[in-house]
Amino acid sequence: MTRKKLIAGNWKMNKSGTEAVELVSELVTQLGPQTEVDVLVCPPFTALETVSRKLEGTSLKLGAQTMHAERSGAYTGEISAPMLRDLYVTYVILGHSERRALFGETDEVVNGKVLAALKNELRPILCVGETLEEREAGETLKVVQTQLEGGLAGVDAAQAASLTIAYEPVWAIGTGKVATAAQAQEVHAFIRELLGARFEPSLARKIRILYGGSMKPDNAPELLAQKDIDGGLIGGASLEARSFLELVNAAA
Ligand code: 3PY
Repeated sequence: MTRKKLIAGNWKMNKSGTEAVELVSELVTQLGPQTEVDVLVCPPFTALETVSRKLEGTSLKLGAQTMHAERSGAYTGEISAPMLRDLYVTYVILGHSERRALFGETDEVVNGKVLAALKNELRPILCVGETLEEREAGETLKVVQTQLEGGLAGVDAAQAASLTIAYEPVWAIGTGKVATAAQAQEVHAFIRELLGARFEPSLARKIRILYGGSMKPDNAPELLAQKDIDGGLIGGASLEARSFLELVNAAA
């Protein structure tokens, strides 16, 4: 089955409102009405509203980088799923390794967010991936399985079509190191197998699995040519129109 590729920009804590609008304006102009590849930008919270206005009526999609599992309440500094919906956000990145490592997000916390996102009709992008230590200890598949199953606890088959998974080896994030196409494909195929067992193989074949971790225009064509790699979750290369557009072209 052919899955439409998704190129998603994770801007992390970068870009003021003005810079964000400049970047998306350039993307909108260059991409025009193309529908061959799904293109998603995930700016910081502070730029979501202005970017949302800029994307109105375009084919680009808007995502957030995290959210809280509760709808509202005494959670200073947090943002909820209904607040994201209010800004026409449709995707949300959950369980990124930076959230896990720097903000203490466990599989249980990530799972609460995945369930809340789905309940509010947001599409979660669930991130999984091993550290270098875990890879060297031969634990890659075990770690990925634990994070995937933990993150998806309680998700039912009817919700599976709204899921996207991102495999992001932690050792390839912000390091310039990238998994070889064969290393990435091995883990992507394993994730699809797990999704097949968790839901059913026909559903697993519909779920997009993105590769993340230093994906750049020079390594993207080989990664994107792999059978189970359905796009990219892009860090640094999404902060500049030229490199991001090159990645979209590589996926087309
Ligand atoms: C990276 O490529 O640096 C990422 O973390 C993408 O999410």
